Amino acid sequence: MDKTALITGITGQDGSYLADFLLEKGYQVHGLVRRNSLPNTQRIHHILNSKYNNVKFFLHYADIADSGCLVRLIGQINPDEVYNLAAQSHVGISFDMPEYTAQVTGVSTVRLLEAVRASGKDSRFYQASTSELFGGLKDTAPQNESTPFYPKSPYGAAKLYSYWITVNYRESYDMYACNGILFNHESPRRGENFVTRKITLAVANILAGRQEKLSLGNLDAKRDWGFAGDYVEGMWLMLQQPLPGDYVLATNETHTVQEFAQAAFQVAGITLCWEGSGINTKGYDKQNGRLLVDIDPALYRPAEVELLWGDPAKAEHKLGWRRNVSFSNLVEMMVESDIKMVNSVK
Ligand code: NAP
Ligand code: F7E
Repeated sequence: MDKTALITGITGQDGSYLADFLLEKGYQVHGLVRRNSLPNTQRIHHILNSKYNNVKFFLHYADIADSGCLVRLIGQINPDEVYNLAAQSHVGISFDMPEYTAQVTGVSTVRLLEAVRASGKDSRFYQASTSELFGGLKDTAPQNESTPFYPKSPYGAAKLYSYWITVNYRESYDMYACNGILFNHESPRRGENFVTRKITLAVANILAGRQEKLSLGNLDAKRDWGFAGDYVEGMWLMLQQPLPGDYVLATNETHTVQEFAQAAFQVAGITLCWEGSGINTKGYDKQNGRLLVDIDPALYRPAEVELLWGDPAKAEHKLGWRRNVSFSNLVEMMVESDIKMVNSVK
């Protein structure tokens, strides 16, 4: 019998890659989608138009903030594996919507865990935990499963609750429940208001003459950026072990936002030269002196996570997980995809 999986957040970046991955493995995949005034299924269009749709791939209207529909869905689908990826996932926006973020990114995890527990079935549970849990640590790096937590945003605080309630259900009810503590992972499917995609899209638009310049916030923040396609395999591996556990997935490399921007413009053949510092930093095209990057202080966050740098040794040794895409290949993949996309729009 093929295994059955339920993915919350299937319309998001990770949900779409995970659906691709599980379908390839022969799973029957069910996705939870919330009602929107316009379709929000762009990232899974290719699946909806494939042989899988309504055969091995099914979407259900529900909301992670609505316990009743979660109980009903879990009872109906009886999934072997549940991947909880749905969240208000934007750290900056979590400062604007702290209570909503607490509900959706925090409390909803216990709603789903309770729905699994109430079903009486031994569904295995994956919780999308995050390197933002380590946010405020300045001198402890690389960070691993033993590093203390210090969230620095409403998003991080909500994910802290989700992390511990997942551990608590594992210990209290003997559930097979895992936290994947994932460092930043990106792709051509990344939301356009995360910094990597904002940069690669701007490069493509500037090249096409559709955008004057790119305005960013803190250029000095350091992140450990990997490719989302590599990370969904790690999620799956966590649910295939004899015993449940918590694992960091990361690249063990860290780069500043400025380095990402430099690399992205370089893919398009533009060398940036930088002048000034802090909010006065400016990036110019070395060849013709044109201003291409400046700083908008409004894009700084009330509290910043300065350094994320993860050590994936446990996942590598216990799960046999490896990332395949390097930093430079990731930047290249994203810029090239955005150039193609921008050029295809008349
Ligand atoms: P994403 O692209 O923002 O996707 C979030 C998904 O959650 C979307 O499908 C969204 O639906 C759905 N969602 C939001 N609120 C919902 C609600 N109330 N009910 C049902 N669905 C809801 O995020 P991602 O990058 O794929 O990340 C997936 C998960 O991993 C998130 O939990 C995120 O916090 C976590 N994470 C991400 C990273 C990363 O670097 N990407 C790192 C660590 C952890 P709509 O399409 O309708 O908006
Ligand atoms: O910011 C800085 C910003 O929004 C990265 C989510 O997937 O990864 C993600 O959270 C850095 C920050 O991602 C802009 O201040 C500068 O230091 O791309 P981001 P994030 O906050 O790291 C973690 C692991 C998650 O779990 C989250 O779900 O870039 N930055 N200028 C900017 N950031 C944005 N968004 N926009 C700017 O213009």
